[in-house]
Amino acid sequence: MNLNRHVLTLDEFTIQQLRQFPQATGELSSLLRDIGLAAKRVNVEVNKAGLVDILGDAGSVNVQGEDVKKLDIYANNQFMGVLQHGISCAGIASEEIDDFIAFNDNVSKNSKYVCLFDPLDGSGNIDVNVSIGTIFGVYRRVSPRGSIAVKDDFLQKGLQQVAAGYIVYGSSTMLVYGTRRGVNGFTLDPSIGEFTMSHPDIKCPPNGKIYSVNHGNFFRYGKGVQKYIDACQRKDKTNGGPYTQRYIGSMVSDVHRNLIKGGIFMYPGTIEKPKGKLRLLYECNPFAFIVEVAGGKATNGKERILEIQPTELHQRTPMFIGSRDMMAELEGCLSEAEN
Ligand code: AHM
Ligand code: MG
Repeated sequence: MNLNRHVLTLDEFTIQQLRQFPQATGELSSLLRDIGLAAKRVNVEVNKAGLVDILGDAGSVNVQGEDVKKLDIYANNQFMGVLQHGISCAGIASEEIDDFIAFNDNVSKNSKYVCLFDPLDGSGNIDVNVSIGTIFGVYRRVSPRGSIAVKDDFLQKGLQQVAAGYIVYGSSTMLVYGTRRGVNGFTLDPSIGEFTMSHPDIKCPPNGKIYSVNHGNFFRYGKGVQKYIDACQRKDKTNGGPYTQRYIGSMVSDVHRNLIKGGIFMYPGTIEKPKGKLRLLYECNPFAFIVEVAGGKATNGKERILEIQPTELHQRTPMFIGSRDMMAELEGCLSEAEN
């Protein structure tokens, strides 16, 4: 039998990384393995979402006894469950839950990390079979080990993340995660049920031709954002264009595509909602971490996303993220409009 395997699974990769740091405890690898397991379970249910209309009415229940339509709650419970039963996580905060949850057993109280996540981002797209995703950020707790996690463990600047990642449930399912050492992507191989290294050492191209924004809100954006969108539309061969507008309405897919191909994603504030829609802790910080490690940039239009001191678990922020040179041009438009 030919056992000449070159492709690492997610677990093999995290263990390989661990072996380079003999002093490491393996808790982060264990946490990432837990997240990979929850992702596989969610993937199975997301893949069946289209069968709801065939197999039963909207109120039908799945094997876990849950309402099939409430996939975001199912996803939340899967991620929370694996982290609670693992050995690395002292508590979680989730876009689906009002307050943080500190796990109150001895193993959890002695654990090193807390995890914040959006269990199923873009879940409004499930009904129409569009890609959706999970987003997560991992922080070293600031409260002492041995005690129960506290709110300050969760209200840390994004800069403090030790790892962040996302899962895209798309035409194939991918898990991408980054630490300060780099960003790597793993595609789920359904034949063996394992995430398998497919995108090693992802770098965000410094420039691109894709801009992603909800054009329907154009007249509600500030002058600087309008100026930049206008500049994107006017690009031609002489100045790096023409540009393409791509907006799925599923941030995980939009930012994933731009990370790989080069591009910019924007969710600005509007007249009615100056802070925009996206959540700093569950959506913006993890992506800002990943994209910056990969060489890109992320700001709220004024300051670096990763340097914002959070004051509330569910706080929102405008978000601009993507390729370095495109972000520089955007920042130019924003500051010109202010002066
Ligand atoms: P959700 O967390 O309720 O799913 O909303 C977040 C999603 C993002 O994935 C996406 O970029 C955005 O909402 C789209 O919003 P809009 O339809 O306002 O453009
Ligand atoms: Mg969301």
